Amino acid sequence: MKTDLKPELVTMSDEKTSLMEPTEAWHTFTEWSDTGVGLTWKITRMLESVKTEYQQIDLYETEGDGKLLVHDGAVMLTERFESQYHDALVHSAMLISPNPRRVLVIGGGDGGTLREVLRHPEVEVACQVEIDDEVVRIAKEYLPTMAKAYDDPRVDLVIGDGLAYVRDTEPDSWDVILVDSTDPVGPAVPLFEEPFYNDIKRALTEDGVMASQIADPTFHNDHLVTVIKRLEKIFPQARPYTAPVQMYPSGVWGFALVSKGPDLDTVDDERAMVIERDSKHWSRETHASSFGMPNWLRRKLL
Ligand code: AG3
Repeated sequence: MKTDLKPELVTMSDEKTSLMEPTEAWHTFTEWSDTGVGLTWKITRMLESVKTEYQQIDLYETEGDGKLLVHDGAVMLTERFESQYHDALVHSAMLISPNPRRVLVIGGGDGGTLREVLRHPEVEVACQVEIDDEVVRIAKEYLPTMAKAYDDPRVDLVIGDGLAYVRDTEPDSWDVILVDSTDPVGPAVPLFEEPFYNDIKRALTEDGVMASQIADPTFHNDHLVTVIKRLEKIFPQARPYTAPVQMYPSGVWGFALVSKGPDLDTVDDERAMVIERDSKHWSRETHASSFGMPNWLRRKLL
């Protein structure tokens, strides 16, 4: 999770060692993991490159995966695979909650998380708190399949600091909180720490449920384990789950699910059937299998 990575645009056409035979010049973007493994896209066009008060944001057109959004060198999403991540972050928490009327999304200004939240008919208010208004602007301009969520009258968009928002929100006021943050580096670090989780606990209703992206469970499994142990101390129930997410370097992503009341083992089957019908990825089967941990990771979590 390096912050100093810059988008790499490397001209490959003279690359004699490449196994591929390029017919024309192309460029690539690679996200490198700390272990030196990278995931690379062929880029056909750069659409945006802006340095905001919070981060460097780059948006590319890729050869095969649609648009690719990158913050500080870390892939946020590709159009082709974003729903693997958004389905995983949203639906399990929403279906464990007995009545998710008021939902708070921290981060995720692209609108992908919000789009999936709004598919649940119980939702009356979906508040989206994004610190960087440029993320919202870029999504509205280039990523309509996600940003269309902003047209829904149930949405309340707040441009501001998620930490402060959760700290200052009324106690007992949110049924579900979803944390769609960037990696735990720089300003996002406090979103993985105890004071924030205590504020989340206070902000959730008695039946409240939270899901958060936490880390990739292979390269950054220590972080995942630390966060889960932290959450276990604060919430009556807390557990990790994973989902295949092909747009991130490890190909699999880790999430945390916590509950103040409802049993994390139970999703509302009738509501789940409805969501499953129109989901690209989420199903009761993916939900059930998402809690399975490889044995080495299970041991570390004990
Ligand atoms: N949220 C960021 C997940 C972390 C990705 N990390 C990485 N590629 N190193 C994604 C925002 C989508 N709404």
